[in-house]
Amino acid sequence: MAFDFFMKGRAPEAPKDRLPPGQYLTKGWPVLHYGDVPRVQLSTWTFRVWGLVARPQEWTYEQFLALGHAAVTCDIHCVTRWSKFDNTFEGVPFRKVLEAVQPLPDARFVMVHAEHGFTTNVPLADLDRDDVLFAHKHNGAELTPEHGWPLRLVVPHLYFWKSAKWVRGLEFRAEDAPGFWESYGYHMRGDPWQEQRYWGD
Ligand SMILES: Nc1nc2c(c(=O)[nH]1)N[C@H]1C(S)=C(S)[C@@H](COP(=O)(O)O)O[C@H]1N2
Ligand SMILES: [Mo]
Repeated sequence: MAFDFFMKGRAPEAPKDRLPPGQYLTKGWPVLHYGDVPRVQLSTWTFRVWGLVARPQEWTYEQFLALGHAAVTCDIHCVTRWSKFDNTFEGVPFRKVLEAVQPLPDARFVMVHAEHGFTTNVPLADLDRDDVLFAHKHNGAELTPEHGWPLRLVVPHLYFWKSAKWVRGLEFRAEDAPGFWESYGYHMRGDPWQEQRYWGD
């Protein structure tokens, strides 16, 4: 009886339908990446798109942000098992970039390129969604450099390593190939609900 009352009096910390298997909820926002935080100069920053697209591009930061604006509220799930609920990211919808570059019919995968040579591979179908965006804001404030300023990818429905910080370009491809973490054994797709953490999951 007492236990029952105790349980009912508590807001459920992490409802099962919101927390993927093997994850725990965190309130803070851990910083996680390989290597150093890059010192980015906006004056020389460009965003390049190449490979299987009808219209390859090279944008300045100003031109890139002018492609569009949207806000997406989502939960994020790191493969190291922390999840963070209720993040509002703001920036350029991925689909605005798709409209501008016009992928060719053979394009089925994207290699995302970031500062210091970081890469991550994502199926195009996982990027061609309303909730995928290139963010420069989180919960109303500019991203800090540690979290990816001036621009990071946000792919809410995949493990967070696919959400490359400090993105600088996209390469559209016919074949899949492992990016940085993927070449160390992380999953080629990385769906947290299917626990696609490593090769063979
Ligand atoms: N450029 C770059 N982006 C990256 C990484 C990285 O090593 N380099 N790590 C990824 C991993 S493993 C995670 S969990 C998230 C962490 O983002 P955060 O530091 O904002 O929480 O960034 C992802 N993006
Ligand atoms: Mo991660």
